Amino acid sequence: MAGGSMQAESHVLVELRAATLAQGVSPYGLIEQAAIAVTDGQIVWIGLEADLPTRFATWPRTPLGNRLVTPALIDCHTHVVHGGNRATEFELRLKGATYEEVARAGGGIISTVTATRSASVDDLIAQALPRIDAMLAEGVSTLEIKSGYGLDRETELNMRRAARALPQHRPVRVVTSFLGAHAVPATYTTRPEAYIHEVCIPTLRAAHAEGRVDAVDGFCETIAFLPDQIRPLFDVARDLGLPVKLHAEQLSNLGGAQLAASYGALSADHIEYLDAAGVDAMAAAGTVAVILPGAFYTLRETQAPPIEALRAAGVAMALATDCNPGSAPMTSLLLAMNMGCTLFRMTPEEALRGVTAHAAQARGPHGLRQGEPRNARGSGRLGRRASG
Ligand code: DI6
Ligand code: FE
Repeated sequence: MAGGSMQAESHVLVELRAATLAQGVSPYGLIEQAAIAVTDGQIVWIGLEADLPTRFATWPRTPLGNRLVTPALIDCHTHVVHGGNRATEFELRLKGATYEEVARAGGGIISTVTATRSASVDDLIAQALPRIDAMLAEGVSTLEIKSGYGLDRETELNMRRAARALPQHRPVRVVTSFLGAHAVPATYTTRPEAYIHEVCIPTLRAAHAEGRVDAVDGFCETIAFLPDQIRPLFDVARDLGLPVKLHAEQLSNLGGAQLAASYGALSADHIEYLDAAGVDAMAAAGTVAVILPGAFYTLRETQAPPIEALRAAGVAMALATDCNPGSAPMTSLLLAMNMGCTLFRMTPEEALRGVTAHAAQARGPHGLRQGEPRNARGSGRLGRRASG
């Protein structure tokens, strides 16, 4: 796919099974004995090999030995840019401390904030690259990356700068979410509203002025921000024309998903404690349910997200790693798919749709490079590793 020639590189992939994920066809939108015509990395035709139009007859053919070809994978919820690790906290939790207890004792997110503040943009890039390499090796083409371990203007902006620089180092597309409302920093412990107005909102405006902010995110939880504290931030997002998403109902039910849905959120994420009203609100708003089994597993959570109710209400479900140093120290999107099936009884088809079409929906419209045409399913260019 490399090469600077002006001539488009064209070929036809043959001897393959294509999981197109087209709705309502066969499971997975599967086409057996398929062919895919590709020019300059773009799919221009896909269908039965027997139906290949004659205009492709002279194109060189690449046989794939009957491998399954899927859209490239999208990890639509990650915190892959951060400083340090939380191995100590892992041991504390094994001895019985809960995630909330660790957080309230100044560990948790706040300890990663300390490590991230002391890292330069280059350090943050260097620490993220091995994580990105693991993701690329599994067929991930696009990542959503959140800020949120700075909680001050300079570090929040540095996290975004590091995230946005990653495509210069690796063949990956990146969208960035502003997660300034991730935790209350020590200097504002008793004044979360003041943090939102004095630091978080001005930093969002600065980030927006510096370049594209793809979405605004928050952590709605008693150890972070309550719905009424998130609302002014979402109002500013709306004024700036930015979509929102929310870490909601992860540890308790505060009605975060309903709040997010009332702003037409791209997604509500985690949602183990989501209730029926939350499901209905998400269905009505077209908000994607981003299921994060890695955090459920690591925190030894026992309440599963209401998969059946989401399915019955027609809420699109995505799956992601939540790659972060605390609640989900994992880079494997394939493992997240497996966990979605094993822990939550999602179907394999839901899992594949959850890391492709529905992940694209949760990621929002900015997953494509500038000037790149959007296709109906948002999966864009063919991944470097086409076979699944
Ligand atoms: N929920 C999560 O699972 C991540 N952030 C959040 O709001 C975890 C962040 C961390 O523990 O560092
Ligand atoms: Fe998260």
